[in-house]
Amino acid sequence: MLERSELAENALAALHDEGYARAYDARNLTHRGMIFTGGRVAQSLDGEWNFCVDLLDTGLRQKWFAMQPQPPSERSEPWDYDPFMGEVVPVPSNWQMLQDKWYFFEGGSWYTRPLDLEPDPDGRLFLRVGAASYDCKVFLNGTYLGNHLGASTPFFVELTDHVRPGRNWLMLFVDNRRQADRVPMQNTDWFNYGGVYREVSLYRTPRTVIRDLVLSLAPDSYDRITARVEIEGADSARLQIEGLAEVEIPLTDGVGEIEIAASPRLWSPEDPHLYDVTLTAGADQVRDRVGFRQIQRRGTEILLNGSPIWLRGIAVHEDDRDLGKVTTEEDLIRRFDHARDLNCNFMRLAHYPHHERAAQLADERGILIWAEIPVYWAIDFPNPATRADAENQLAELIRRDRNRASVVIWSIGNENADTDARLDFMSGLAAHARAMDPTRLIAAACLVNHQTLRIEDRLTEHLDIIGINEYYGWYDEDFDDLGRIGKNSSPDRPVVISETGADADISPEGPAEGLFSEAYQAEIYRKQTATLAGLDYVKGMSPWILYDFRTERRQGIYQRGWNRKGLIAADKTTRKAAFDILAAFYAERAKEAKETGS
Ligand code: GCB
Repeated sequence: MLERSELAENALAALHDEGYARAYDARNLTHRGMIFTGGRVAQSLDGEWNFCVDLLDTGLRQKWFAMQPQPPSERSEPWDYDPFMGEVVPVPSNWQMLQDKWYFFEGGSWYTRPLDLEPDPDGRLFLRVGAASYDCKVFLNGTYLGNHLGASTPFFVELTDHVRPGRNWLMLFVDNRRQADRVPMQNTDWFNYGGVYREVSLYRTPRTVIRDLVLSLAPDSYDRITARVEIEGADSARLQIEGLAEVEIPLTDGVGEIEIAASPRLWSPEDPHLYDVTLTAGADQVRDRVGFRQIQRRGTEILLNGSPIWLRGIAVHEDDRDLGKVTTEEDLIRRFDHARDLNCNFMRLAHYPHHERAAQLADERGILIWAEIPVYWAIDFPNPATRADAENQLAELIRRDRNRASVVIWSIGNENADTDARLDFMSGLAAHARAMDPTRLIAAACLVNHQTLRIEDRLTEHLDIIGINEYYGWYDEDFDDLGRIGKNSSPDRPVVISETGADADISPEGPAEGLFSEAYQAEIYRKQTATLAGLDYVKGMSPWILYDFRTERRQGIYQRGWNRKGLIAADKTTRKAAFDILAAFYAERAKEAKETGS
């Protein structure tokens, strides 16, 4: 049982040491380690990995990561786990979707695979994990390289100085335990999927490494482009924007920022034009496809390229009946097709960063995006470690997606009680987002005062867009209160109804009328759209939600582990009656926008 093994040093003492995990909590894998990956050739590490669930953290106590392959017949002691043979799972995947016995498993799991590498003295080697939920500790050849917190953003580990020629062993310890200091904390309304559920890749670079490339129109301008780069090991870089500009960017201490005189064809939902971009520094080169547009607010208006726009949206979770949180291209295309059928120009990617392909496809398809971090409900706002985690998740999201013209809103939280600690935490996040990216609007799903029936939230003054989640006719049974809130409130900036809706169980078990019926949901959509259309400071909506989604907290007879507010059932095919009502409302809005030129 490895208790006598040299691996676990003083292993018997370790059995009684509840501080065993401290050595593996460096939290050092953050946005600072990111490299720009656009256009790079990745070596995929997807496919079969050895796997073991580890409910008791035995692998950290016994140091499974330091074991060496050995044929079972030659072992001098009994092993409690064999990282090199045994159970195998596919990466990417969520373990809940692989075996019934893992469905409610919350804890640590070990992923192991070999890496066969040629020595390359002139190059550097980076591991990228697309997403692993929630704490991922990385070990190579028995050495701990660090850990990353956050379930939905990518992270990088430089392996250059840790690899050996020939066979290497990579191990990831992935822990999805819900904890009070996390982002989100224990209580959410979505399923706590675990595992390595986005792609894992290796990137080889020369010694020179392009870490970052940021392109946008300069603030308030249509004839100047700002380019900012971060590069290790070069004095200058060459930027080409096809058909538009070709410039040299001088670097000081690895950073270069220039303004280029250029009037790009503007990106918009009607004309989602993208430019091919290439950045070259020494032997390193990256590429991207970038659109240029302005998104601004003026009073209660949202302006896209200077013209008012009304956001015809839909909210969507990253959830699939069969795959869990694993996102496929086919799934994304179906999602955008459904949004098109709804006559949408906008989508809320709730409640955490979605797969990066979502915003890339939105760029191509001309759908505006609200992107979000999971500062959800009762976060541990006074805790500095929680704040550092939230800030890092925000920074990773922004660095990953800030060249996506489609992404117009960074949302920093959802339905958080208006305490002093929350105000401090979230106003800090808003400032952090603006400092990293002054070219987008900042939002959060804010609060309504249910006594005074007014939009009332101290956070709103730090935002560009006030998101409001309201469920009049569902959780709030007096529908007319919505109209009262509308009249009582006089926000000085645009409001987007970031959620509204009702559950509908359309299975044979579902009711024919009343709560949870398809007819009731449809009626809520009729009343909601009619009321909201009359509020002039409401500049868009993203009803809750496109598809039914899995959630532990819904166990009623019509829910059975699912939130059934989808306009489409969990099969992602069967539309409920409310789908056509929203589609008709948006068609009308789109027609009006065309007629008024907004
Ligand atoms: C909300 C939450 C969302 C829930 C939804 C619901 O306000 O933001 O995460 O899923 O309500 O269905 O209750």
